[in-house]
Amino acid sequence: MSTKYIPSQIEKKWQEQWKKDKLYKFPHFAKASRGKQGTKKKYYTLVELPYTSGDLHIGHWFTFVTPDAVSRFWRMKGYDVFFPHGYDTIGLPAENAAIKRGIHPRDWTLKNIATMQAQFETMGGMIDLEDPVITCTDEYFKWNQWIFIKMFEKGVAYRGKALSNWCPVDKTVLADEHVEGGKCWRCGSIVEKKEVAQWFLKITKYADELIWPHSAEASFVGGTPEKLEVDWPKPVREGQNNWIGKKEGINIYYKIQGTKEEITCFTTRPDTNFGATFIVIAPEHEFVQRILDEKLKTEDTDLKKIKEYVQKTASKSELDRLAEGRKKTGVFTGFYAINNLNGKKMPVWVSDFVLAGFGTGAVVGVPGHDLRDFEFAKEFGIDIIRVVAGKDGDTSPITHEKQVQEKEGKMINSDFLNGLDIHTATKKVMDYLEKEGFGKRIINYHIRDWSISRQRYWGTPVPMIHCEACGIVPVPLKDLPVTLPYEVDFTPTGKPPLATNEKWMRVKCPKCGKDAKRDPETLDTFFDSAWYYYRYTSPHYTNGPFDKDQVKNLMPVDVYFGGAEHTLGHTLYARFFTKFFKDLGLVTFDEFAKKRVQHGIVLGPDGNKMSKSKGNVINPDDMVKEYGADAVRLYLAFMMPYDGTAPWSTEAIQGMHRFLQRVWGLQEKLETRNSKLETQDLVMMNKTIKKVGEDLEEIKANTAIAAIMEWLNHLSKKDGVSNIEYQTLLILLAPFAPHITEELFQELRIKNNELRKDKNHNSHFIIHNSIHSQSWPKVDKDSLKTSEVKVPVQVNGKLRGVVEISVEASKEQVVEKALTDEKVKKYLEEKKYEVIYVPGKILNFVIE
Ligand code: ANZ
Ligand code: ZN
Repeated sequence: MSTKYIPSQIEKKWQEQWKKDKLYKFPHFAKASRGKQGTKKKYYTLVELPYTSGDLHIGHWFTFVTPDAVSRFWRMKGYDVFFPHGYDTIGLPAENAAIKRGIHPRDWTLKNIATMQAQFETMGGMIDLEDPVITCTDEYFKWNQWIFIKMFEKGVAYRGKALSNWCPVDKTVLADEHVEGGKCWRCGSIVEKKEVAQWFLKITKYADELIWPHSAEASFVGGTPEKLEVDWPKPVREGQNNWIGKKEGINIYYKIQGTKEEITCFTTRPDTNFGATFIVIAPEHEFVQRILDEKLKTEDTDLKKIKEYVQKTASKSELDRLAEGRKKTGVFTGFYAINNLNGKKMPVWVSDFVLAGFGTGAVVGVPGHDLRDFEFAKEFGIDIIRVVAGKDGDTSPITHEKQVQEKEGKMINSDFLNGLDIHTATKKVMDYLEKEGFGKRIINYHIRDWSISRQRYWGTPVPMIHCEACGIVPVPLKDLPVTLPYEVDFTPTGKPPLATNEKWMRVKCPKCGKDAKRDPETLDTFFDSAWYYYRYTSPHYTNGPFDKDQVKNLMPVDVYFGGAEHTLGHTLYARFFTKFFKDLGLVTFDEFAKKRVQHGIVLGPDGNKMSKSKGNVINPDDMVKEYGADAVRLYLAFMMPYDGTAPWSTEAIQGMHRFLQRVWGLQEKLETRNSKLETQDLVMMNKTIKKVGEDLEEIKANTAIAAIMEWLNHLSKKDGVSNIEYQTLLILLAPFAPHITEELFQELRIKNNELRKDKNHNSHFIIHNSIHSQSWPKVDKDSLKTSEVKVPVQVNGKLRGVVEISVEASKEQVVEKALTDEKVKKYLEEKKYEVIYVPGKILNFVIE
């Protein structure tokens, strides 16, 4: 044994050995049928595939080390762990490199992948780096296109129009990222909004299915993966549900006095309609347009003011416009609408808090019972009528506070609705409005169809052909993939780059055989990432996007690690693709991932976000060189909870390195003969096994490591460390620090004569004898019981009982146990008391 811990002497050595021995290769190509007796259980770990930006940064390390530890843990628990790898390759930087430096996006991307692969190797992870799925290969393009055509056939992909960013000089659509401060990134001209034809995916078809049920409450509190149904973080479920924004209500038609016009308002609260005192329409509403076109006008219409208001709104974001509590602005149109229920005249206003894209772009204002309407009415001196009484029968005028608090109640001031609760009233008034032809029930959604095509080069070509005679015709499946031509002109001309390769564009119509044109657009990168984890299960499958049987064996994903920024984009798209695949009969489940875990961010040492311009970037390669991969891994897993955000600390990683040196040094204390363990040693060991196991089940690597450290402190104080303690410590540490633990474990085996030093490692040998193939140690519950103590329970200083409880028990646990004792309970009944607990010694209830 070398006496000093030098990471560089062992890390590369073991990485090569593991690779040679295929230690972590998942046996999935063997198509083992799972779940049957005698076969192992699977565990699919998925980490969001990294974008091929060029280098691994410390954030990549952070996001991968905990999943790696968790995967190793389940492997040691007897699972076949599937932990595949891939690269997300389509994006702006690749195309920018092409434009700026003349490097082809594909060359740029492949070069980056080579660098990143080599960097990933130094992590010593069990992730399978050997054959990553790369989304810019012809193979991947082919199945992207296949899926797109299937979507087209089912009406899920369609050509439509959407209001888009439009550069009037370059004559092209711009992605949001291409608009800088309202201007075009290429030419600097002011970007306009224009209706442009493009490809869409009808995610709205699945809106209802994508809504998370309320019952999907976090169900996971540890336990084995099989027990878990679905467990996604509440902010993700709620965020997605709000984004889908399903609203059941009614469209009510209001006649405009003195005209033949009608304005339709969408409301979810028609029960309150006797309290309606005004109408508000969005600045983009067609009624406003007709006023601006001078087709509609009254004496009170102030054309100039309206025009100004409409112009001002154009630059405001949706979120700004909707913000509650913001000072309300607006302008009166000069027109009045008539309330169908009571003939009341209601002024029609224009205001930006009403959005053009939701409902009908027009709202009936009920200031008594809607906060924004209330703020608006206050601002412009409009009547506020109360039509729902408070819980306690309160009918006094509405205030801002009541507005917020009162959600239920009985109808007042509402004619035939009086006395009904709001829900009954809602149904009754809807029936009435529909019967009289004043309205129609409707369900509205906030979510819009997904604009999927980009007028860029670097992506999967849209597999469609435009024929003058036949219209849009899909490329026949046998002709897939439509590959990207290498030669295109990237110089911005306004045309999509693909359109500049005329040879590529020219094609025969598959239907009529006449000359036709290819589609020059490419698919958004989020199309690729919506289904890559299916491809992972069978990366070179040629009969479809993935092998159904493999998906059946391996999916759903057991845990999906990724960023919180993907709540409304990527993870929603991935769920949508899963629903679509289910319709195609390709999968049988509803959700692709049982559990979603979101990671936090490692900040620079100065507490700021790492960025080259701030000079606070920590380069993982440097850290590995200086401290070794194990210390970097351990530090990142330990520095904060997985979803935390904290700055990098050089001192702390040095501390980690010292910790590993102490583990290394423990060899010297190893006893040659196995002596019996003292009770407290047994307790410490089993307590640590229990804690590390439970924490890893719940993906709390940081507290698991803290427990190992505590145990090491205990062991370091002893004169001799037994074989079983030493070996167990190494096994518990192995998921976090795979190299040092392997080295020390093999040394231990040499010492114990299990392995002769001169014997060559052959692969069969190492696969079974690697520390990473050992079983996770079992907790000896009996030894933990011996840590139970008898604690006297007093009430006001008098002994009333005794509880037997673990020394580790918290105050709450001891109190809970004491209260199960009838004798103790008798003295406390209906009394207020304070609790004093001296851990392991005495519990005293002091009655106040
Ligand atoms: C009358 C009413 C009375 C409303 C009442 C609410 C409470 P929520 O509230 O989230 O369920 N609305 C409709 N179209 C809108 C648009 N284009 N822009 C902004 N707001 C709009 O969403 C439904 C409510 O949002 C609708 O019901 C409407 O206000 C408003 F006591 O109508 B309500
Ligand atoms: Zn044709």
